Amino acid sequence: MPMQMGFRWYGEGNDTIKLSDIKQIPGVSQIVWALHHKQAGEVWEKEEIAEVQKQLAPYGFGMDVVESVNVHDDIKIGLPSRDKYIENYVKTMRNLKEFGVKVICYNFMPIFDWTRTDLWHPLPDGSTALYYERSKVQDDYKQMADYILTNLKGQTFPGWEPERMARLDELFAAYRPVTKEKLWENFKYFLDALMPFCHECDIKMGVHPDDPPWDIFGIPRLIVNAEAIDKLLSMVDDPYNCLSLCSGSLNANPDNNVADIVRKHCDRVAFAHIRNIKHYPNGDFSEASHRECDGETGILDILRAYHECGFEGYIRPDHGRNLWNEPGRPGYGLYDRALGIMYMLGAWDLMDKFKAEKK
Ligand code: DNO
Repeated sequence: MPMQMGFRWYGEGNDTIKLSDIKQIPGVSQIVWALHHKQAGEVWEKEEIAEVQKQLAPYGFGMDVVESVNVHDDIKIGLPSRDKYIENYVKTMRNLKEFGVKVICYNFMPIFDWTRTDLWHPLPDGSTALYYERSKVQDDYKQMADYILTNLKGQTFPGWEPERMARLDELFAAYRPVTKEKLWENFKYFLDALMPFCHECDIKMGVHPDDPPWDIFGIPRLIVNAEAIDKLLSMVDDPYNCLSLCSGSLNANPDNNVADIVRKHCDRVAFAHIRNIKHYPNGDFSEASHRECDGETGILDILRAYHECGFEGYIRPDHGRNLWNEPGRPGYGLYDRALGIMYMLGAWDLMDKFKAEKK
């Protein structure tokens, strides 16, 4: 099967972008979706999944990739209640299987998902982008959460659920005893429990790297570099224990060479996120267009590595800039992600053509 291009969509009534808009982007065959009203730990019911299937069907989009089925904090913390939440996870997985889902993208980040200090950072060209200012992420996690929630202007954003943000002190206290080693153990416990069901359902678990790839607010983060990825894949050495390899999350640390990781573990990349990062000397970073020269992530090297490895998984443009005053979620506008797709497909088609000519 050739690589399949996806586009993340937040769902009917929850996204300013329409499926009919996405249909006009060449080359998109998959909608990367989720049930965004579900809290971590809840079972996704078949009727709810069927509703999404009904919405996608007229456009011929596949629904093979879910981003994300979020992992309940009790699983990450390792509380006795984790078994109940793992059972629910399995029920969700079995329901997803009925609709042909092949990959579950998820993360194992404690408390917060991705973290940025500016959601609408102005770029010199007049667009805005997600931005991270190191000095702003120190101790005041509440200020950070307030900033994000205010600036999302009421839009849902996984990992930043207002219900969880309201319990931040409680969550930080619960995570306090969880050392990095303990978090790894809890991660292994979760994956070991899921693997037999992944085989049964033929669904790959693709973990998303931590974003940014370093500890924040004194809480450990695991999937931060090539060594951690090696550890994860060998710790549960199963073809269903996979990666949602996000180039931008990892390359927020410029020492991370994502093309090398692709070459080493291509068969374990179930889902690829392509995002470009521009670094500043003081450690701040900004997200950039997908064009290689607009950042330092090495987008073309990464695409070349996937191509050379014969990548047959799912891929999507990750965060784009917000262009032309479009409404909607930061990082998840229509226009720059569509441009990103055309850039990626342009590079891919050219590599296909060269390869065919060489034969
Ligand atoms: C950022 C996304 C992540 C990702 C989750 C996966 O925009 O790539 O939030 O969806 O970490 O669970």
